[in-house]
Amino acid sequence: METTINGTKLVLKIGDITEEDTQAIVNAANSTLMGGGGVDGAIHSKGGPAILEECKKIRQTTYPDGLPTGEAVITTGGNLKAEYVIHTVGPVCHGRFTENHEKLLYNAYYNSLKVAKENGIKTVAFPSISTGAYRCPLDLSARTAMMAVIDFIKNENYITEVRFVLFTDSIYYYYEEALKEILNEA
Ligand code: AR6
Repeated sequence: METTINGTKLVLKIGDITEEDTQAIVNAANSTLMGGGGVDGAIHSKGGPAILEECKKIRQTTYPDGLPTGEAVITTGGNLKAEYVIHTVGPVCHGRFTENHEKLLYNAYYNSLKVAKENGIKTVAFPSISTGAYRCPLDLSARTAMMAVIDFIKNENYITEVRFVLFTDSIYYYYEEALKEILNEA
């Protein structure tokens, strides 16, 4: 599915985010920035050690206690097609979705796009943050993701394409439903 909002292309697709050719891809990291499973593991393994090296530097300088949930930082994309990786940390939900989870997840998407803009990046791909190991419910997470991205696109006329790269048909379905619902409400 594809639509254009305020001049920015918003694309939903099924795929593996490590294969994307956007200028930046977003990593669903944890606050240590030292890697892990899921998208994080796939990005570090395909992108190579240069990514971890830069993450270590960020931990030694800006974020010695770890990257707070909802914030975002940028590193090289190493061997990936994408030039950059933007690392963000979504909330840990354990199947629940409180107002605080919603706010933190919203911030993770919004701040990732802010970091992209600050670095002159115009095309960004997102995975479905927090809906794997962190177990946030897909329906509400998809809606929050869409709200954050659409708010950013409306507020800041800079990014030309935001792409959601969703790992399975069923995850895609939730994002498509959320986007359709929001477009109908507008
Ligand atoms: N491309 C696109 N989506 C993917 C890929 C991929 N290559 N691999 C997995 N997904 P998760 P989280 C989907 O667990 O919930 C890590 O260990 C997956 O199907 O990667 O934010 C970190 O280090 C799911 O829909 O991220 C953290 O400790 C989505 O990506 C923790 O997991 C997110 O699943 C973060 O948990």
